[in-house]
Amino acid sequence: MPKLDQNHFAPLLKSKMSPESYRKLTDLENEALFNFVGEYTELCEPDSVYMCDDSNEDAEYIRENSLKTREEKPLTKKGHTIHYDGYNDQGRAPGATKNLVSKELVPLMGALLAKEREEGLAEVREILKGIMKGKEAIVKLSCEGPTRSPFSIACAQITDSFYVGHSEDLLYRRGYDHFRLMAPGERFFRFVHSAGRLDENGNSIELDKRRIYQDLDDYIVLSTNNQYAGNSVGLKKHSMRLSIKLAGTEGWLCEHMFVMSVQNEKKGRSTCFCGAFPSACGKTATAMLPGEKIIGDDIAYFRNINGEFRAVNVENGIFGIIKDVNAVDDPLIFKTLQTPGLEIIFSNVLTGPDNEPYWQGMGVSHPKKGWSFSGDWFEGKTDDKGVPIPYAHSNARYTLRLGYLENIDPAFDDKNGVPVKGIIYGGRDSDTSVPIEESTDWKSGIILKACTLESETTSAVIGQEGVLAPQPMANLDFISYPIGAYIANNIKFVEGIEKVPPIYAVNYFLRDEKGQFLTHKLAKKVWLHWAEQRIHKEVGAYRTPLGFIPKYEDLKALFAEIFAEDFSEGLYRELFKFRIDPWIAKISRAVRFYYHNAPDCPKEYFQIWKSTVHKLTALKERHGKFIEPGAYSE
Ligand code: OXD
Ligand code: MN
Repeated sequence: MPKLDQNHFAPLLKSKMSPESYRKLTDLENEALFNFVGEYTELCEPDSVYMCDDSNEDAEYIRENSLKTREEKPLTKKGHTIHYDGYNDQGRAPGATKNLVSKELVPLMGALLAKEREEGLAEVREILKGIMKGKEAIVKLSCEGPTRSPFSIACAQITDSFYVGHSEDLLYRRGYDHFRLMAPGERFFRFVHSAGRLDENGNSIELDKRRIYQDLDDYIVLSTNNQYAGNSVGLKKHSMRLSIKLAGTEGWLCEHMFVMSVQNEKKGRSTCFCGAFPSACGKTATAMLPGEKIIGDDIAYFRNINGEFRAVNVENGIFGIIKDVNAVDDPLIFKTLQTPGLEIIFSNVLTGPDNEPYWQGMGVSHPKKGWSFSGDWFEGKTDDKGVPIPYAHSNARYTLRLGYLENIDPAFDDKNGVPVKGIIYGGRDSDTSVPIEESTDWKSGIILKACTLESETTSAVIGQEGVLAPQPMANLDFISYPIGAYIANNIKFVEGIEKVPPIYAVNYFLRDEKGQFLTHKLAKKVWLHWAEQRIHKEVGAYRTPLGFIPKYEDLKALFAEIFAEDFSEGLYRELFKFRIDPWIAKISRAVRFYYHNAPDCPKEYFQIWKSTVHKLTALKERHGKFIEPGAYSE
């Protein structure tokens, strides 16, 4: 403390902080943290700075202030609040998001939204000057992954938004005590956020000055003039970009993946899977499958711990899309969202005259007027181009603690994480990939399944929806160093792992020629249980040009056991036939994508893709357009 008292930021911080807040900051004896708070207090000029510790009193202070500042409003049910982001701030903003890297690295970043570091920092620091005038800033410390674990990453957030502070309290583990125990000089991630000038509804006005700049040399993110949590909550997507870079440097992985465990009650087994799916491809629905257990729904860290492939959920809560969440399709989340007394933030849904939230696909009729992300809403409201404005945004969200869920896995908080037995990459296409296919080995899984993953753009990202775009590892928006090196690190990660998990590619969206889905929504449970049985070496498989698929008898038995359903052989054949032309087209799209967007992508990967295309072309001569299950051998 005496040392910090002599720090040149001490007089400024004493003038802006209550003695209690100043004591909480100096008690940590962390000079880097003190300097961080000092530097951005000086630059952003908040009227006052509130330092949070891990107490419930401080959590309550943030929650109450998010109501006082009207960033959130109470809903009818106790603990439930509603927050609105601005009309043009309803998703991640790639146009305003940049990875700040050295001049030499910029040309290697290809599609990765890069900007020269010095230039980017100067630009965003100019915007940050005085941006918090008239507001209080809060300093909140959190920990990603379980605290005091081999996975932990300490994080410090400064923000002038109580909604951001509140969201972080629900989504991450509190980290003040973690900081207290940190070794001197131990690294932590830093996030600065300001919503900037606000209109009468409390929304950021200066969207032209919206910036989300990741300084990847210094592990700090500066985010201005925005509120949507994917842009504002430092620990969510910003931190993911910093972790991906750090992991690449240190030889572990940060992936855009859920962590869940498949329960085999008959055998008394719990088997952990991690899965990456681009938005709207079934990620949360897989992580939340009825009868299975959830560990996390969005971001995982992987480490080799004593030769074992182990994972943690980085987060402690869910920031989930609230569309098509209803009593039939998502009964567990639906029930949780209806429970009074739980602390839940709804965002960008309709608030009805009954002060209850209504969202798209809720399964109940919605009021004909209310308050929405577009302000006062009434049936028939249109935008300035005459296009009807929906009552709730299709990227509306709920924010809650994972601990509220009945299906949380007890291993959720294990300091050494959970042992991962299978990896899943999930895409969305109507006519290409079979419902589940196991890769022949890790490297081919990464290059042929993970790198070729693609999906249509959705409302989670501002811009045109429905465009087919490549999505390497469902992580394109977050990869923060050249893509070729990132792929190589994924391949390398399993060196030294004793039992390398198999990689599965899944696709829940095959359709028939009338456009109808070939299977019902819960069929994914069967695909996962098949993978579980494969991992435990209880079922065989047919070889395909790209891996292994289930045999009919094994799926028939699973459909009967899980759903008491008769799964017909005809449907099996339709689902699992290998579609040669679409696969050739898919790999060719990937080749084009990497050629144009990943300047450092090694030649070896192109050779693998090209030789696969040759192999498939030759197979077409022999088999015609499709290869029937069981008809292929190497
Ligand atoms: C998310 C996203 O919100 O990926 O998880 O956009
Ligand atoms: Mn995500």
